[in-house]
Amino acid sequence: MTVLDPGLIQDHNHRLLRHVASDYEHLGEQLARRHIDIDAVRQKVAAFGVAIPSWGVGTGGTRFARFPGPGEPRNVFDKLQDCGVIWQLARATPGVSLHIPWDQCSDWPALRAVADGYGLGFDAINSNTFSDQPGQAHSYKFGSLSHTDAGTRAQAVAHNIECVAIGQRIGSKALTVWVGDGSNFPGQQHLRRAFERYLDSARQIYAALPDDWRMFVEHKICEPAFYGTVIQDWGSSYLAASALGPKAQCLVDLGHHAPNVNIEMIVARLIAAGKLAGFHFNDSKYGDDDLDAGSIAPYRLFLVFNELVAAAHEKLAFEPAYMLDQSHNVTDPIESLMTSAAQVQRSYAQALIVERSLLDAAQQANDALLASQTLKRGFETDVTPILQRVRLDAGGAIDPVAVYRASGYRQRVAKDRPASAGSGGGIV
Ligand code: PSV
Ligand code: MN
Ligand code: MN
Repeated sequence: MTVLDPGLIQDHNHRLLRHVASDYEHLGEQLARRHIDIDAVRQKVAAFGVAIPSWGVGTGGTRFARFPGPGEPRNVFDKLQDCGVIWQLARATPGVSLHIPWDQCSDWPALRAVADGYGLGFDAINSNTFSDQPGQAHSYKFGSLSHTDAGTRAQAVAHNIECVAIGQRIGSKALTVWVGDGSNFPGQQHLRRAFERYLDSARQIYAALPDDWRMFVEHKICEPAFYGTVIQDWGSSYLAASALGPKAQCLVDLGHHAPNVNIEMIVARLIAAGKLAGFHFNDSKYGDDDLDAGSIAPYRLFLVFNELVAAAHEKLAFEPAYMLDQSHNVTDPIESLMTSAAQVQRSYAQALIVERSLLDAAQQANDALLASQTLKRGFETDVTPILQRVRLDAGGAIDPVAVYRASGYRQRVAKDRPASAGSGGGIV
């Protein structure tokens, strides 16, 4: 079942077909000179998918305000429908990642059936122990999995185990755990004991994981704990994932590091250690800005993919999960998510066309300039025709934003979906 009329996509594509064909042919010639087969690259890009976070389809916000957009999703079924539009047009986002309890549902198998209908599956499921829910017995004001109070920790553990149970009903295979636990004053918290308590709680969650599940430990430098966060960096994440066992791995959200941190180095280390869970893609200039992927630092995104492609080239065993994690404050989330998914695909394609043996040889010979030029040639090549062909071949739109705007989808759903001032999980 498609949300939009496929005829509209075909009409738009028809006008651009000739240009895409000649641009693709020209790029194919360029790449052939570098001994790269464009069709092989295209097939790899076509097989790549990045999940949509259910909270991403609602308008985001900041601590200052949220400006609701028209036709925002009212519930998880509306969110799935929006994800269906993104998937239909951009053909890069086959998975949806739910957040509990932001996503409420009384019939999970029914939700799964609806997702199936759109051709969507469910990616990792996210727990929430960073905000209090109505009627909750214990508050998370001073932490959750690492709280000093055993009852609060037990409540947070139980919530995560419930998330796993929900995930099992919809076909998820991983639980992502991000906690806001930490302290705002030096001295507020015993730093070592807080981590020990976190580990003790995380072990109980880990013990409840089904055999074929993974647990993604997501670190973040700060916020809401602005002095010390319990899982503040990949070091703490790695310690936790190692202590837990092989099913626990470290998730890298691009925005969760200090400015200038070399994220691709972290990725390389985690791959080597067999502990890379996957990614939350977004971009930032200052901190956890949650801007659209590649909108500020596309070279950095490319360098992350370069590590992934290099590791795959060297046949290292790893299976990262890819997801966007952004906050859309001034754009239509559907447009941002389609554009960001294409940006992630672009970085992957650019990394795929790096001449690996030339790069290896330059590195081996300590030829810094040639190595840097070789790497950069991948980034500087316009791979747009590959992305356009991938979408076209899969029945998607050559120009997803243009088709989306022409479809009038947002105006149409706005008639049934009243603007709401609540956060609805949009503020992250
Ligand atoms: C908070 O920083 C955050 O944005 C994390 O990145 C999580 O992945 C997300 O919220 C949802 O829990
Ligand atoms: Mn994240
Ligand atoms: Mn974040």
